[in-house]
Amino acid sequence: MNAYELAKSEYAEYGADTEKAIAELKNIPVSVHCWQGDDVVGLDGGGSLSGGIQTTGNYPGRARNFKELKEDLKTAFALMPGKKRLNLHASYAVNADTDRDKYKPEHFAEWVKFAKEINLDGIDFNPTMFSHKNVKDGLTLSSPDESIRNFWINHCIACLRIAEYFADEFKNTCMVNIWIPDGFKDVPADRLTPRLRLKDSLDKILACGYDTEKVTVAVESKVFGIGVESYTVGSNEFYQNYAAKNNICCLLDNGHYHPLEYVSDKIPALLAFYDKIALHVTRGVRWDSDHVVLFEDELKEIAKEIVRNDAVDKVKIGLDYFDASINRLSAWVTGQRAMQKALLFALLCNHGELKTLQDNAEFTELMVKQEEYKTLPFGAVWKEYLRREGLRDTYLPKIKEYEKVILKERK
Ligand code: RNT
Ligand code: ZN
Repeated sequence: MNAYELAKSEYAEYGADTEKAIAELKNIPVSVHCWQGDDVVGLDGGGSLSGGIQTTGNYPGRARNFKELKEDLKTAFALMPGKKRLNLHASYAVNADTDRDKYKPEHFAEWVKFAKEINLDGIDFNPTMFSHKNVKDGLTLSSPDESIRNFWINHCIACLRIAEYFADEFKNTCMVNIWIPDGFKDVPADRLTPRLRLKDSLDKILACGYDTEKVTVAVESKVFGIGVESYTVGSNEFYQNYAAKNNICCLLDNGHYHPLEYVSDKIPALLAFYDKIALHVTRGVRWDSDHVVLFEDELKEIAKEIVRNDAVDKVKIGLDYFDASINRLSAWVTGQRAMQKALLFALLCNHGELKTLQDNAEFTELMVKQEEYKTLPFGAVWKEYLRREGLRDTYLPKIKEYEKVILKERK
């Protein structure tokens, strides 16, 4: 018997079906963020990154243009198992001859072509409200300046139109995530008015009459950012209430809460009220540091909450991290594979049995069983999954080769 067959029978003893897990994993889409490839610089001339987010490191080979970014993405995607989507920021418009408030589907037609070429499931989208001259005093949709607010409202509406185009092209729903950098470094004099202005701006965006069948709008909260340590306009309470009242979606970025607050616990809380949730899966080290996602405990818990609550269709998984200190393609692949591993790990579990133990207050048995799961031969199933996807666990030599031939040339 090979390692996989042994693993299969061992999992079967627990009532977990490895074949079913592999089949299900294949169909869970993960939306991979384009911005890991170029340190969030974008293609529309924004230049340096602003908005309280930062990449650190200077690993050689950053993609400097559309062609290079596509090349890198294609190479990285080829090493990722499972169903993949591309998560684009508006600042990745191609040959944009106009400002962000007037972006059109045509500025993203090349991306659609590319995503189809490499057989992606679809494209998700994000208005880019940072790295731009119209971020005035650190504010966008909550600015006291009406012309600034209008510029960003129009940008978001333009993004919704582009998202409808993506939905049409791929025949599935496009997730549009609204994140703004707005906030204050020090103690504000008024915490309410900026939020009322943000509320009004969001109302105006949603009133544009977008097709809710094609586009899901999400709002992403954040507790603080660099330079906005004291107050963020788009806080968790603000957006959760806004989303609930306006029938849109919350996006939870697991780097955006106090380090002792867990998104894995927030998912089931929201599932009690929402039929859809979006995620930005990241890894914060002591703060919202956006390190590469790894196969770690909180990621496993997040995946468990998705799987054991039958929420695979409800929780839209997107990745969000940016590390400029290591090979960027490897960063992409490691993070995407970590997400897949966590999902597989969660799928390889008899959740019904564990839930029954909990309901029967058999907490000793529950603890022991959960510990046993941790040392089942997960690796053998993971390797088998990769094999069926035409991949291997070891992918670094391919990336190293690419680095030697392609990335080294980028000075
Ligand atoms: C910032 C947010 C936001 C960005 C991307 C680039 O803290 O997490 O989602 O990382 O939109
Ligand atoms: Zn995020």
